[in-house]
Amino acid sequence: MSRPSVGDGPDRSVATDRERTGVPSARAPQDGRAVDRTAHPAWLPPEAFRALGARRVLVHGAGLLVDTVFDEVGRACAAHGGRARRTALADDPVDDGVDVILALRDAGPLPAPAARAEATPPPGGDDAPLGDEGFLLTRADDVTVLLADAPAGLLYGLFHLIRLGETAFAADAPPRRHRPALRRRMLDHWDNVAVHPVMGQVERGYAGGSIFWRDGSARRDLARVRAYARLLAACGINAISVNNVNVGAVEARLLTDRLDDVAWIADVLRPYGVRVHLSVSFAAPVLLGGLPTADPRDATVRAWWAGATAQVYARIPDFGGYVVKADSEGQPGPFAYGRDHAEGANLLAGALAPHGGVVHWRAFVYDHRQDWRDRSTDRARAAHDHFAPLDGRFRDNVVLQVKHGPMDFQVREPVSPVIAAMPSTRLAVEFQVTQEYTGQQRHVCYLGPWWSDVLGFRPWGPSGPAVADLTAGGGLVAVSNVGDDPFWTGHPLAQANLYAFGRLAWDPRADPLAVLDEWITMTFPPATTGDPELVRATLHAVMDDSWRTYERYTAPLGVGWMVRPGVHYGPDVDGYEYSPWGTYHFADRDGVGVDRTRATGTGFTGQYPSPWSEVYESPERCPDELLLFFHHVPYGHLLHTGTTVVQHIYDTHFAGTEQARRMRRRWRRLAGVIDPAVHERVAQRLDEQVRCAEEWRDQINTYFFRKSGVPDARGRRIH
Ligand code: GCV
Repeated sequence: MSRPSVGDGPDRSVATDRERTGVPSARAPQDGRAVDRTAHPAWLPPEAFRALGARRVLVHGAGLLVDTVFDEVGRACAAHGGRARRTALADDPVDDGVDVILALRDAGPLPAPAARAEATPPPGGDDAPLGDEGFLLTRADDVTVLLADAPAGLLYGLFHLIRLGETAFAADAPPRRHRPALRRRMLDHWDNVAVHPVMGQVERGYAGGSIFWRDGSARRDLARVRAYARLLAACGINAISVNNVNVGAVEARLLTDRLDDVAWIADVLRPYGVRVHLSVSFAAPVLLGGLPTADPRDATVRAWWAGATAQVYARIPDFGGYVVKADSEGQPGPFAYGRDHAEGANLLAGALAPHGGVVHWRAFVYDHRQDWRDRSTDRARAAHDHFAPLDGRFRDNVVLQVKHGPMDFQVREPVSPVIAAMPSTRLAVEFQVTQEYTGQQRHVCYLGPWWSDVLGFRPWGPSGPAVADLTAGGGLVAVSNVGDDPFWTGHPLAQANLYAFGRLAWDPRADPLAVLDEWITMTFPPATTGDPELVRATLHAVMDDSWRTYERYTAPLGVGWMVRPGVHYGPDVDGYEYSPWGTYHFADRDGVGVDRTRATGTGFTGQYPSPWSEVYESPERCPDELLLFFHHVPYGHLLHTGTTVVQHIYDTHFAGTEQARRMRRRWRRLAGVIDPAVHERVAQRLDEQVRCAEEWRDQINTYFFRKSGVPDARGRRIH
């Protein structure tokens, strides 16, 4: 298999960062353009560039991101025998002998084929502006033309061409416009600067250490960060928060005296159109500024935030903004001063507004010191209870960041009711690419199908808007699954989750299995494997249904949790049952599940609009997969499938474990067909997946058999 292509090829850059961007760079990266040969190429192996790199390519335009495009094209052509040329001056169009033109429309007279493409009326009358990130692609007279209004559009267009491969050069194609559906497509790193005594360098990270930080300092290996930026741009991600939302004492200082570290990362990400954001502590005025209070109504507090923020922008002019976890799991927040979260968020938004920044304010606010004896308090209700009354009170540059489910990234949850309750607030939905509750990158669990379901969910029924529509003004955010592991994500197949997140954030309506197919083609280019069809078929067989497989052998019917407390890996049915975290299943000898109805339970179903409010309220209408999230039912309750709840538990746990075994058998057939290092790593993890699935099966089945006394109708072995 090919090794990383990152940074290969001649360095055509002659301008310094400052000359190209106007951004001062106190500790300008010395080696940011160096080659990183330590990391797997993921979805950008050199072979993926063959179709483009074998042609005569003209890049027309100027600017930092156009430099990046030209670097990419130059590398591809150097590797595959094509020719890369560039016109940066308005009066210098070159149009002889080209196969591909990538042009900025405002870079002066366009080469003739590009000018013709520009003049061709779009089919279907789509002449909406391309915007900052969109591009137009067409092919006529044997020339493929890609036009953009802004450099980022050219960059995204380039990676689109790479994905198309030979298809981009096969036949004439009318002009087609491509634009991202969501403006901000962001990753949150839960990376700590100082190693946390319990959580380590990366909280919930399953791929080694942080790629940004090591033992209290910023890392110096810029090539790795640059390679990361490149992968992100290639799947459409344009923003990153570089530190954990749980902000420790060291991390808080990234805002002030350690800002250079953040600026350094920003310098490396910038050429790929990725903007840096920072998680900050709400108590920063006290912790860093020495003020006696962080009260949002205090004028000295407001002045402190304004001053600190101005310093950030002086150092990083394209800084994206802040991410805040407040009044949650021990993080400080406005409640300490008797203020609500609109006041808290608006304080930071006010400081960011003059600079064009945004604050991502997390809605993950709940009581983590609950009394398990108290059946009236329901953690699922918390975000809606806190935030719905505040709708309309947030400043325009506040983005309320809502976890997609009401609890916490369980393998199955309903869509959070907050998303339908805030029509006058910018919303971002938060996914978790890192597999905290979905197998921790030891299990194959392709999450694209689930995210797709969430994005397509229509809170007001089939004729209303979908979640993706409701978040268009805010965007999509995900907790990153990347670390310094050579495969980036620990489990090589977990790369697909990162890729799919970016692609679905660009186009939430994309078919997640088509996205997976795209990832397979990019990551395992047919020419680099021994048997392309076997590779494709195997990866689909192993991955397509892997999220549902994981669901089958873990917590049943939406009830969630049942994991080992703290680590969140492996089964522990009662691990959280008598804990303060608000995470219960209430299994007894007669039944299981949480009664969240209005009639007899916590009333959570009432947080949904119609029709879901009624659908979830009714045990007869509630979708099977969420039954135990909303209802406490007897073990003999009949599902829509005609099976009882307890029999369903037995059946799915046997079936899920068998599927995990099948996945392992399928994978073994790829030995000798793909890169042995990838094969070996995945094979090891599949062994662990099978072991763990068996443990889940046996503990869950035994638990429910002992509680209910109901034998398995098929007489299989239960302990
Ligand atoms: C960063 C869950 C995780 C925590 C995480 C938290 C959050 O509780 O277990 O590790 O903290 O979510 O999203 O803030």
